[in-house]
Amino acid sequence: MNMNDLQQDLAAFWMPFTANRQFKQAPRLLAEAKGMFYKTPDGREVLDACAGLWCVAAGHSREEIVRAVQEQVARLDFAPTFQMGHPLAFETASRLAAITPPGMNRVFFTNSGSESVDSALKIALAYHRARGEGTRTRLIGRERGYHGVNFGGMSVGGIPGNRKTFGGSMLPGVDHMPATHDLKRNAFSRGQPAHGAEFADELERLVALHDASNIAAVIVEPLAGSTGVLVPPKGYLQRLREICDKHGILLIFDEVICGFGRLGGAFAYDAFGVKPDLMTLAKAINNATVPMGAVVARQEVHDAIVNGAAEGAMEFMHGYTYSAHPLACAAANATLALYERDGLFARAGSLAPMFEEGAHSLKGTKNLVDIRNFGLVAAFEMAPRPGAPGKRGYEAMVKCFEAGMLVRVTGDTVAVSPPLIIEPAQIERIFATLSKVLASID
Ligand code: PXG
Ligand code: PLP
Repeated sequence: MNMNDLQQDLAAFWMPFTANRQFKQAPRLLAEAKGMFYKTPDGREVLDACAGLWCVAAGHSREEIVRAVQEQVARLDFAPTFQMGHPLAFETASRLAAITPPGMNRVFFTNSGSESVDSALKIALAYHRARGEGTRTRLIGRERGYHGVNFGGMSVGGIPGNRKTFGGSMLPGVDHMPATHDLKRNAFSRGQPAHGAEFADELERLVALHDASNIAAVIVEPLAGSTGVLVPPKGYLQRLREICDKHGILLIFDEVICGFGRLGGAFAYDAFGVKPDLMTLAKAINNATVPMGAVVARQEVHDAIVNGAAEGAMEFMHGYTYSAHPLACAAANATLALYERDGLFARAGSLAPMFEEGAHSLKGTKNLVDIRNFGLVAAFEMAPRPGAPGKRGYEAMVKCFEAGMLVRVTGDTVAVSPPLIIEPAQIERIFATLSKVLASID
């Protein structure tokens, strides 16, 4: 293929969440992957320090998962799950119910995190209506929350850019709590910051304003991932739970990033000891092999909706053509078996102290105003270059890629979240590379 052909090829793909013109001037391509590494088309190895997009928890192209998907596509390529079923879907749901928090055992399948969020919000509304509290329609999110790109998730999310462009078309009846980020008091905290549980009291203020009888649910990421790795202050999630309980409000944890070992346990419940009413999953649910997401509900939430409907009636008017797609289920079953066999969630937990040590060894590096970490996630926040916010972050990402390492960047914050199979020497390599790259940025 000559360069003209390549330019033409690049033109047709309108890339998601990408500076398209800038990218197409100097494309960064990934052609193969195995274990901890990507390979570029010219054969260069790139250490995957962010598990793709926080999703390839078991490492790339694992034989067991590849084989399961290959066998499945030959046996049953597709089957509807509307008024029909296929055996793998029930297996995947049961496997998930076995590792989610006690009592959270009813699973609704989707194809992405964004779909999981919109599904969870609809479940929350349906739940209150089924219980005769149909006035509970208001949804509460949080500033700097990311809940995907569909209208529901975007509305409860707190991303200023989205609000600028789409603000006029957001869901009505949504309000937001403030973010928990507090550099003044918490910069360079290791693990959960000490200050900020009182940010949860903002929920009491919103309840006083709107009245509990109008509020359906609160949705938060237990640890906010894509807006820069905001670790929940000690006691914050517990307090949110208490306030929700007091007022009959459902608590939704968006665990699209947190779930499946990232925090050093299966889910946020295992890391922080707080149980939500609904949780949204995607990404590592099947090692990102085939698009898949899920909402896991407390049994009472499911039962209120399902047992509340007339016999023979469809209880919940919702679903996707590809809900519980056979290939996604095959990948999920193989992935969940692999997580269990190799004890990957516990592995993440036992590597976490070393990961924390490595991350905080960068303290003192030029421009760094914060280092944050929990489980196998760490973030490095740089002060923005005066008049050019985001430039330092972008340069760090490009320089890391040139140095053979893939990282994620949000504004001027660099995040690392490697596959849970990472070896200690590779952890050292991540922080050594980052240290050099960050020191080289003006
Ligand atoms: N909720 C949360 C908490 C997420 O992190 C979504 C919902 C949406 O999932 P889908 O599958 O619709 O993308 C996400 C996704 C990043 C990055 O760079 C993060 C996400 C997606 C893409 C990039 O941090 N999170
Ligand atoms: N648009 C049209 C015209 C459809 O027929 C369908 C599903 O049948 C959808 C959208 C929704 O697609 P999906 O179920 O894949 O979300």
